[in-house]
Amino acid sequence: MARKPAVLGGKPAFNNKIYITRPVVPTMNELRPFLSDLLRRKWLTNDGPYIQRFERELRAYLEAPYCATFCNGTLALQLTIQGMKLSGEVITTPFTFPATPHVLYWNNITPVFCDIDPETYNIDHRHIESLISPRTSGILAVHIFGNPCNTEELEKIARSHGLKVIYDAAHAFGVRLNGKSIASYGDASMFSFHATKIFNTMEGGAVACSDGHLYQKLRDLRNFGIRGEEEIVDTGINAKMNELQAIFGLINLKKIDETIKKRKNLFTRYLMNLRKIPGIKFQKITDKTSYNYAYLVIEILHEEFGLTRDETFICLREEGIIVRKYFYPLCSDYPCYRGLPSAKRELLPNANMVSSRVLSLPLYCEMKEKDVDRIVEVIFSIHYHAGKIKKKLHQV
Ligand code: T4K
Repeated sequence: MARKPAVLGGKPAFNNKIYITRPVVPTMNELRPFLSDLLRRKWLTNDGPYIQRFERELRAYLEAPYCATFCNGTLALQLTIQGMKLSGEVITTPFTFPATPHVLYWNNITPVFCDIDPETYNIDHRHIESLISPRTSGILAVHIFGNPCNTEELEKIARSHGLKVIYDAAHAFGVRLNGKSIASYGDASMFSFHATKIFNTMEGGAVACSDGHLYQKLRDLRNFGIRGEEEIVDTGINAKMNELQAIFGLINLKKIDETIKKRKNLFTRYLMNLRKIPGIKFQKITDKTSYNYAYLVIEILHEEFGLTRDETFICLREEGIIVRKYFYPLCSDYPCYRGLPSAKRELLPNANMVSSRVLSLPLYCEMKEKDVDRIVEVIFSIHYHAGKIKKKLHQV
């Protein structure tokens, strides 16, 4: 007999809300020596010693010849596109966070939306060639939820049409593909270090690339184009990471292996138990991937589960489980993009289907195994009582 769900009058599973994520933060003991040094020296930003050290350590971790930090991932990506001089149209995915198409908009580029693979949720390379026009200058692909894109096919298409490939790797820090860091693929990769990411500097981001000219351009663009007191070489902006962010990064980078290990344990436990419930589908992680377990995403299959994603969402929120619909709505449905020819729903059937079914479940280091077990139990109880819940939710 399954427990009574909160939506039917049962006791909510969590008195204190359980969030989708909580950041890894340094302890006071870890911070203290850094902070006292920072406050004593009073060098707070503008390429200070901690930024320089953090960039060195990032380069080593990401196995990237060059790595530039930024105040957030969005500006990192926006300036990368500017630095590469992309223009006209760029092919991208509609199943992503708003930052992805918005950075194109801010570069006066039209996003061209391409449908996704219904299993991996990544841009489907099989549709790309049909979207290439004389105005196309690049492909902006997202390793969605940290799951690597089909880099081989994407880069083959790009090479044969003279296009750049930029990866929005906001979710993919710590991922490896074919035994190499995910940062080794494409012309550049952007990582977000936002508080909600598996590795954070509160806000922050970085771009990894192998082109020294692009790296220099990014350094110029993030600091007003200033090379020297009397030398302004470019129309840059202020997109610099500060010393405190770098300190967070230096401390958290030491914990990344442990972070991924803890997440893997919770992720595996979720999967093992959720598999027993009908109507739950999982993202297919690309072969030859060493995954970072950034997100635990499920698809709710209405017929078998008994409830829609939106009904399930309501039930889980009633239980104090703050699930999220990452990523709904699709970017192609935003008022600013829905008039584009590539945004038509009939052209994006898989993206529309996946976006209407997905739910991200809580996953973070501090979570206990018993929290995972409780969430799975709640999902089972919602499935078990689906008929009654449907009636309750739709009664007038
Ligand atoms: N590309 C992609 C594919 C992205 O997903 C993102 C960002 C970007 C580019 C841009 O990178 P950044 O410029 O952000 O570096 C969050 C994040 O704000 C956003 O960074 C992230 N993607 C996106 C997937 O998630 P929201 O609106 O869902 O965040 P919010 O404020 O609702 O937070 C979610 C939960 O996290 C909270 O319920 C509790 C927890 N939380 C959040 C914050 C901010 C904390 O525990 N502490 C915190 O400080 O967008």
